[in-house]
Amino acid sequence: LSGKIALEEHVGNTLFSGVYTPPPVNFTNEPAFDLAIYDADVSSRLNDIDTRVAAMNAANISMSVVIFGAPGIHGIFNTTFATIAATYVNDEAAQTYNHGSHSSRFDFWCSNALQDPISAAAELERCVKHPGGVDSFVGGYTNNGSENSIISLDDPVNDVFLAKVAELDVPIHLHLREAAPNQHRVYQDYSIMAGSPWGFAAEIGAHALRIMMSGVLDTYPNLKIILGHCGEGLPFFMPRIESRLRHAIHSYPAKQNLTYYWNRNFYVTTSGIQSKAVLDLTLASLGEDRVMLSVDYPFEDDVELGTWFDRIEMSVGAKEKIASENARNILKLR
Ligand code: GRE
Ligand code: ZN
Repeated sequence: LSGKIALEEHVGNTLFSGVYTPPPVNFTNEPAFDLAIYDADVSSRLNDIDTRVAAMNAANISMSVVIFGAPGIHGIFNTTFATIAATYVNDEAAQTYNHGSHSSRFDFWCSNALQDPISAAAELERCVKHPGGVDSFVGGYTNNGSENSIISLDDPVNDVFLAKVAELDVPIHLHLREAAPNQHRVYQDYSIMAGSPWGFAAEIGAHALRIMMSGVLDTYPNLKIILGHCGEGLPFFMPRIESRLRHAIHSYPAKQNLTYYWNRNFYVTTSGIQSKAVLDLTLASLGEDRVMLSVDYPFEDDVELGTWFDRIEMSVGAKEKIASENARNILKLR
């Protein structure tokens, strides 16, 4: 399938080359799965545009929408630095990915320093005016002064930012990151599980639920929130959540039941998932207009995921929507 678009694709930047912090444990001695080799490979591919474009070509991905690795700007403790850094990395992304010979192949997500929501709103408005600047990239929570001091996106201080997102009508990519260190107790002795195998999804899934419960989606009904990894487990969990919340509908501010917001405000990418069963469940949960192909390069492999997607059996119409049409519409790509 040609002309595919991938939109959860990660890059580095010159400000913090160490954005990708390798997990601390090595779980196997098999060379092919050696974590040190994997981490070195990921780090080198983050900034290498030619290798990236070659992988996209091999997988028939015509466009990647790129963003820094987690946690990005929202992991910076100092508010002044975070605000300056967001502007810097947004300009650098525009310069790197929207100029030169490969510019037609890339758009980029705007980074937002929610350490100061008022200036983040202004920076979002500025950033989306860049030709390739689409949408807003935030985590479920932002650090505020230290590693364990965190502010969730649904906190009322972020209202001014969400109002701007709603006004500009740009989607938010709610991207995972590791939970704050003081919330790692459950992963003791198994710290690898705090990251991409499980903890990332548990963390961002909980933040997605906070947003549904908080009432911000009553205030800003047109918010479009994008989750990676086929919705970080929520297609599976929404029926259970809905069933249990029947007995507790007045225990949170939102006016509607959570499935209402899930089906109205949320979109997902297929990043890092190569399971037809999970994709089918995701499509059953959200419908074919709300699912968008992504890889999660360089953590995942363009050719592996692209080939898997090309080969699955599905109606041509649905496949085209997932491969590119939905992204073009939802992200308003050029
Ligand atoms: C991601 O951004 O989705 C990601 C990481 C680190 C490891 C795996 C992964 O940031 O999927
Ligand atoms: Zn990602």
